[in-house]
Amino acid sequence: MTIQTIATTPFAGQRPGTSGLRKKVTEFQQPGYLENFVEAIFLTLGDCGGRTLVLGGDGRFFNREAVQIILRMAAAHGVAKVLVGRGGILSTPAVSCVIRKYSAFGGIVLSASHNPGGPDGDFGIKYNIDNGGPAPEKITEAIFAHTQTVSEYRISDAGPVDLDQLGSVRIEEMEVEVIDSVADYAEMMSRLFDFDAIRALFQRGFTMRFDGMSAVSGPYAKAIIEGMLGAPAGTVINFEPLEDFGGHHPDPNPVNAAALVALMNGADAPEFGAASDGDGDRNMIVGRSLAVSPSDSLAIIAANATLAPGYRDGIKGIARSMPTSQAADRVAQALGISCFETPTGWKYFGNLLDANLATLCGEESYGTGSNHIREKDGVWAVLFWLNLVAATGKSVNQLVEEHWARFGRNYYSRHDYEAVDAAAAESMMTDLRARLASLAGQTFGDYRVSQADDFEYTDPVDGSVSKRQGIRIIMLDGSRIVMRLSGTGTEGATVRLYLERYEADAARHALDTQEALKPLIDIAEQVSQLKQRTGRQQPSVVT
Ligand code: VG1
Ligand code: CO
Repeated sequence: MTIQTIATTPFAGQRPGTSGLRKKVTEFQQPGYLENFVEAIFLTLGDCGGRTLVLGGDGRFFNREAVQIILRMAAAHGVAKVLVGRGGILSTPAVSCVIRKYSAFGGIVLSASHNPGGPDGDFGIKYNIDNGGPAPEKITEAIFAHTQTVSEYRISDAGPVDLDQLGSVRIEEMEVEVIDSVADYAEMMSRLFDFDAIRALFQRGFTMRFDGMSAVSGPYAKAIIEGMLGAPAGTVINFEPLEDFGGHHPDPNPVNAAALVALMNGADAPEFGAASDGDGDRNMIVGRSLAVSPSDSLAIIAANATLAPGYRDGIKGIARSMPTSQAADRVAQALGISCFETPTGWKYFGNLLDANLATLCGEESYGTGSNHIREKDGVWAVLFWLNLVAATGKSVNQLVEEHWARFGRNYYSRHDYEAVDAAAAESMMTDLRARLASLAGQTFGDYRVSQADDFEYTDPVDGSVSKRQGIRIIMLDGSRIVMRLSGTGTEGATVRLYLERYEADAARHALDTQEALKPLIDIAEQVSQLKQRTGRQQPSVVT
């Protein structure tokens, strides 16, 4: 075994987006592409002597090859130890859990999350810091800077590690410990939730369907929900992580988890439906004929948090990404705690959680989580809802409807225009941005604009400023139109249009969401000419 120094030249475009570097698998397969990025991570980290890293991914195509390359590079950079999930598998929340539990220096997550996988699909890589969360912008920008100047990388020429065998082996001076992918995570969940009450629920014949979407949450859900909580076999479906996710798009929303939603709408629907995404950090909760809006889910979890043992003492604060609906703000107000509004992406929650300013966090994109780790967490959210059902004896639908009756309903929808022409999308945003100042005070039908701006965030803990995080058009009654470009796509640009309208009157809580938002959808089109600019008559995905 020797350590080699290989000459390389930079690749353009290795700037991490909302959640790490995501590109087509074919791009990652170019010689040196992954190596350059990993070298840039190590150059950013500096001296790794004596340090432990965590490594794992969602099992998508190229996961195993990437794990072997990263292990050999870690050994060449003097890392003392790497904890790697068996088979190279660790969900994103499990990486976060393991980093924290073993006080690791950080971790590398291999995932493109909800993006499709397989040889023609996407791959991704992300660095997480010692708090278990995504590296903040300061670090991702330093990594990017190194990718632009990297001229060589160091790698051991050792042979591959057997990733399927638990236990320790060595590469050069470095120890590689292959760990059980599920055990640490499952143990943590058993401390946060009332497993006895949930077990009793299943013993009484409670019916549930969890769709693992052939992605990474399957092994976790199967071990916990069927194994530890005693749900009957067959409760968790599509639980085996496949390299191409069975050809599906592992994104838990009513469009991509259509089979689950159809089941929940049918005559033989189980009482509770749930799904998670490619890397196990997203969740969708479904009642009978009701897919819970992720923004509502955050608010409902917050309002009922003390029913779960891990949150018995109450919550300190709530944080939501800017485009997420303001349902959680109303709960925070009722509880007398703060609600923080951050840019899109989980990395912005880290400081708030570390400083104990927020306990619960959520995003409209089917992401919910808490201070138990520093990533959003799909299985955690499902267990939280099961805990709520077990503790209250109420159905998902009852919990949602009672919440609306108490706090009012925030009608909410996101329209995605995927893979549109990047230049057209950019110029649409630029033009809209230029007109923001003149929008305030204007009237559109029943709506009057009270504020129009490009969201800017100042982190209350370290004072760092993030600009241009999405265009907001806020109406006098709190209704909102938000527009931003996605930072996770790998083709052209994806425009996300977010729409929100508040309705206090319980008699009007059963409207069709798109109908309820129609006036705002029309105003969004009027001010942006989104359809004409992108040449698309319809959004690609409506959630
Ligand atoms: C999307 C979501 C965002 C989420 C991010 C990563 O980003 O909108 O809320 O944090 O994906 O989630 P964007 O920039 O495409 O809108 V995951 O589960 O893909 O790690
Ligand atoms: Co994800």
